[in-house]
Amino acid sequence: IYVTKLSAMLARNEQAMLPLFRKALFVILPLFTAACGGGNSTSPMQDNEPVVVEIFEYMGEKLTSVTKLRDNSIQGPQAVNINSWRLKVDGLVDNPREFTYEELLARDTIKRLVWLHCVDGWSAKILWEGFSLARLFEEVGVQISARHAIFYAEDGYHNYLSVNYITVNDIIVATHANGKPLSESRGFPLHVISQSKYGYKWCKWVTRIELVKDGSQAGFYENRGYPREGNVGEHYYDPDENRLRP
Ligand SMILES: Nc1nc2c(c(=O)[nH]1)N[C@H]1C(S)=C(S)[C@@H](COP(=O)(O)O)O[C@H]1N2
Ligand SMILES: [Mo]
Repeated sequence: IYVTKLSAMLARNEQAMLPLFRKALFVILPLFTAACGGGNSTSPMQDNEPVVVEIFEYMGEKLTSVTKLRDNSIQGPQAVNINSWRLKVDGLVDNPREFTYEELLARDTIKRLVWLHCVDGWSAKILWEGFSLARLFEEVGVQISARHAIFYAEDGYHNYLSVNYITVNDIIVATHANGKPLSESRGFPLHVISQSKYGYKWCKWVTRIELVKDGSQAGFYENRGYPREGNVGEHYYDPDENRLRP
């Protein structure tokens, strides 16, 4: 609108005023773009969207601040270029697909308050928000023979979950935590919410979900001796041996 107004004014004004307006345009336009968040499509300042702030309480429950979690991921926080990023869903599916971030944001959302327990001994209670993975599986037509889903991430991390666990628990893939889009250290753009399983089963920075017959060879930590199911409560952390024990 501002650009149209300015050019209309430019057109109406006589030649003498032109250099002045050109200068003004030069100054105003960058300021205006900066105020809009520099053209960043995920900026909360764009399109009259409200400023997004983290929430610290939900239905009477105190939440853990997402900024207070220490990032202990294998390669540190990943800076994903969201314009070229895609979620690829392939393997034993009738319709392999690639989703853009926008397409995933447009899906029906589910909010869920879930504890994240890391085997290192810390826990966090966070309000996650995202889309149903089971519904996405229906859409791509996951085949009967697909027993596992392998999640691959930007940082080379991977792990698997059973399709049965995902559908029975209606597992969600989060795009938001405590009311805010995920940050780079929280796994932007996607963090799998593997409720009742240890943190190492919660893949962050997901780029691909592959449906396979048997994915039990996958798993960064699983292949380093951590339990394949990773169910909270079935194991405890032994600090002397630095591993989970039954
Ligand atoms: N891609 C990727 N996902 C990952 C990890 C990782 O290193 N890379 N670490 C896992 C571990 S061990 C934990 S405890 C959780 C931590 O999630 P948070 O950073 O949101 O607390 O992420 C899991 N998902
Ligand atoms: Mo962890």
